[in-house]
Amino acid sequence: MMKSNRIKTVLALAVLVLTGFIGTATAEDVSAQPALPKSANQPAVKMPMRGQPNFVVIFCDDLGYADVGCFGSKRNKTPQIDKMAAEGLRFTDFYVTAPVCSPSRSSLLTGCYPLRVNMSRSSRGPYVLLPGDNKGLNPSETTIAELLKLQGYSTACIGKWHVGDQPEFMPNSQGFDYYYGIPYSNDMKRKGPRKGQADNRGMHLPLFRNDKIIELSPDQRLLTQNLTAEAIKFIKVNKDKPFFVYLPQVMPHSPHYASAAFSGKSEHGIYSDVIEELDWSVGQILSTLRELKIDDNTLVIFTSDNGATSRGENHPLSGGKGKILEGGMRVPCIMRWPAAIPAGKTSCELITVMDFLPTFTKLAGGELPKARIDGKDISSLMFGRAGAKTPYKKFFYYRIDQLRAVRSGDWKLHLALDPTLEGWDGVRKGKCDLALYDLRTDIGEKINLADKHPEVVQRLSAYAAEARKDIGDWQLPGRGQRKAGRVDNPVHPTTTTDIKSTDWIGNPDSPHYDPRKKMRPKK
Ligand SMILES: [Ca+2]
Repeated sequence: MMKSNRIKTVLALAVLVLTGFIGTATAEDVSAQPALPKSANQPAVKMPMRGQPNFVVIFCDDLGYADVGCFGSKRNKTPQIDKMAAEGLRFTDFYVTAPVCSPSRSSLLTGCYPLRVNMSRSSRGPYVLLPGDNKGLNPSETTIAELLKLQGYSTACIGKWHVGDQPEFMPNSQGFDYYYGIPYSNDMKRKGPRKGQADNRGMHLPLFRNDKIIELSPDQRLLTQNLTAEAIKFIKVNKDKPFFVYLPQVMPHSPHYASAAFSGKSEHGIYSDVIEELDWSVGQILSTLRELKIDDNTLVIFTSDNGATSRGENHPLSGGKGKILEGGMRVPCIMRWPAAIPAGKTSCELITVMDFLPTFTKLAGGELPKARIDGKDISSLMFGRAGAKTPYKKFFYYRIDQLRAVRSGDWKLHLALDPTLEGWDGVRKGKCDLALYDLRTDIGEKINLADKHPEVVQRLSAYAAEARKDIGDWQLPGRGQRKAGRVDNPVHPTTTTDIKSTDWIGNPDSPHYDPRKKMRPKK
């Protein structure tokens, strides 16, 4: 962008931040955009204002802390993501709110801990939402997309949704003008019909455009390319008005697929191929923004919904996907916004995926939802203001609906747990002992300092007690907890047949199925 334009953008931003968004409405007519689905008690949609930034959130699936070069990967070549970091800000202490998909995504969309909005488990067990689940993100929650729409933004969700596949829970019903993608994980499919059942009971992976299925069992080798193309198309069509593109990439969630241009091309197998194609995708999106000359005024965030499985890299963190150790919930985060974010910096302040909603809303000139949220405005950290600190006095690590750990400053306390608590597979896990780690000197959580710092244990335990009362814990609904959305007769998206609880749990093709563990769905 020309220097004069850049100065104008910075000035416009300053006006937004300092004056509470006194701006000049453009001639843009947004009345042609679809009405908000929950119009009954919604305020009117405002005209877009000059200076409102665009937002692009690239949310990878199961990408680990050290899966990209600028966070330490020695295997994967990620020149585009590394360049993005060199031009932007790297957050080393960025957290998602759960070590698996659905709850983490609920937090991005609502700015809340998953248990506050009751999205920490499936209705059929201690898992992420399953195909045909009767549960989903409650339409009464105010999503980040709905808040931005009120400020005149065009909104798109392009990729994997996974917070409810019933029509009332899907993206078009939750504030997104446009949706293209799959409603849940790419492994949630069956190879064919179940024995003795008609073909139409087969669980094919459906690909949606808005509320219509446009393909069954799409060629997953093309998913990264197609999602990228869809995002670029949306950006081009909406380049003259503020937009929000939520791009939850399907990869590198298993099964891993890359297109012919990347498959077999890296030096380290398919997982690296997949990461390198995601890197290509980031480069495509950033170069599109540059070509359209909207680069300067677009905040692009690159991050992940949880840590990597054993296929990826989380070092120097311990643990990975599904775990409460840092490797499960601390993920790489890069923010790039040339007009506002200083280039080439690193921040070690604690921020979370819940912060996107309040921060974007503020930058767009909007107001927060009436219902309580847990995320914080982190714009001063993003802008690199001198002395800016984390807004979190304490951060809570939940696994399913169990409060498992608390972080405050550099201290992380793993709570002593009831031995009857369940794991992901429904099996009792035995006793967990209390442990205290100093993450600044012991990022791998190896040296238990609980005996040496009883006062820290006491302080963090008190925070846990507050969270238990407010947000909740296992079998203990918190005072500030809200209900998830429910439907009485859920249907599988690819059939009109009711799904019974055993259809998925007892499905031998399910990645969760293990005949040695007698899994039983939990109400
Ligand atoms: Ca995930």
